[in-house]
Amino acid sequence: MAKPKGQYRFSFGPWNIDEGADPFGPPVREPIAMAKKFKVAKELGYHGVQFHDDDVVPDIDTKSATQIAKEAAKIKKMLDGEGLVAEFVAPRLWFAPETIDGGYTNNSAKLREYAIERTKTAIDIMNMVGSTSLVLWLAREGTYIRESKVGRKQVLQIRDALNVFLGHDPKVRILIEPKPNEPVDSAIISTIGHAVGIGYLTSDPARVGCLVESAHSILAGLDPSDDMSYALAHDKLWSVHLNDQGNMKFDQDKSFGSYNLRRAFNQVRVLEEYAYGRNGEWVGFDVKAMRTQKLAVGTKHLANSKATFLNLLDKVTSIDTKLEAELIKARDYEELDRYFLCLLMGKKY
Ligand code: 3MF
Ligand code: MG
Repeated sequence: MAKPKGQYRFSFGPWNIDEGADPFGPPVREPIAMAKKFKVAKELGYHGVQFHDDDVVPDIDTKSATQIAKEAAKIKKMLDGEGLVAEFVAPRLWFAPETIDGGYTNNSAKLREYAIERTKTAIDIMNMVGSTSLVLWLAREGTYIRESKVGRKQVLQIRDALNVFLGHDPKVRILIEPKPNEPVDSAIISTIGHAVGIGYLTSDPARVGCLVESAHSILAGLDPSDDMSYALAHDKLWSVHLNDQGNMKFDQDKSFGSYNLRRAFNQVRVLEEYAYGRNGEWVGFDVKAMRTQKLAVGTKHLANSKATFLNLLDKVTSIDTKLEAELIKARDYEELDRYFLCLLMGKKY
């Protein structure tokens, strides 16, 4: 087994330890306090935590700048106490009544302003918890019925908003996390190609990158490892949300590798080929415990996802690269297929 080239640091978000509610039923597990979630992260060998702005400051819209700073400082202290760092902060722009019909692309100028101001606050919180990464999952930037908006205008409105954020903080790096649908019928920045592309429209493309979530690629009918490869070729893959997804259903956020191990293997393979992490990129998970899981075992999805990543990394670093090259040269892809299946199944080739 070769030594990995990548430098892997792992993170998850507080929403990844949840109470198990779904659109058809109420919570089934007791809530867990933030401090306890940080302890879980530490115990499971994670290095960082991903945040929404209102994970750091609950009921953020009702609080003053002083109160926000006080609560953010408290979270920073808790993180320091555990030896954890904040990977990123993301504005939760899909909850407030102001964003029912979108944030930066809302048809009302006043409501667009709300989304922009809220995001500036998220950037301030990002600084307070010691991060320079702002993640934007553009949840409601799209349409429920296409005629309600003009697509080209939406793209330019998002560009204009990105420019405001780049100007608000000269150090902020923006990571766009695309998803094709849910909650909207059709998102305007739906794939990683769109995310990379819009970065080039901004005033400072060097500070706009992206985040590939496995499930979001699959929901777009694409392979996550190909999406990662595309972003890596642009040096724009600044984070990932690894998870799994049973094809084009609702967004499942299953444990990494749970549905399709070979698909997960190929994600690790492309990250390792790039020596991912050498520029400080994180391996984030965005996984959900099954609703059936009892409270005491409600964090196994986090332990399992990380373990699967490391097991697959072992597989990647033990690829017989000489044999692989020979089979590729001979164009014997049936044999190459058998070799990789044997490798994944732990069978002698
Ligand atoms: C939705 C997501 C989001 C984002 C999060 C951080 C709630 O499908 O994946 O999780 O990852 O908002 O940007
Ligand atoms: Mg995500």
